[in-house]
Amino acid sequence: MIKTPSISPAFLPLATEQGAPLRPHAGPQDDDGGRRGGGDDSDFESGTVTKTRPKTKRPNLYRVLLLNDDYTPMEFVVLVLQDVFNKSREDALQIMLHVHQKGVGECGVYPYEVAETKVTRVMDTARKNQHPLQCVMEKQ
Ligand code: TYC
Repeated sequence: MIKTPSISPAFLPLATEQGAPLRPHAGPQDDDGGRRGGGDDSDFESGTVTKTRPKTKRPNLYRVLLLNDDYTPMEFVVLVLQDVFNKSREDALQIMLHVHQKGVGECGVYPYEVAETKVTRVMDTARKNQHPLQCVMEKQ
């Protein structure tokens, strides 16, 4: 009969209790952007075999949208698109016309804080210039 050695809980890494992947030498500097796949990793120093979970760490992306209204001048919208969203004059015109015709249009996709800052900039400049232009963000 093969006797399986029992492991004292004192030797079990705390990380496993929270369900975190057990990666012996993966310190805080381990930043592979979630590209590391699953499978067995051998730790030759301690002789333990650990399993890594594919840790997909995608940034939370948000789509920033402009909404149409009947009063904001077209030129103002074009300038906002150039200034806040770094669009070329041609792209800005195209996006503005799309919003004008369809009611809503995408200005760009950004991580949360960037999207929030852009929405705030649009809303602030619209309010200062007394235009009812609306800008919103939605999770992609
Ligand atoms: N519809 C506006 C007009 O006719 C122009 C406009 C375009 C307003 C896009 C808002 O997000 C907007 N003056």
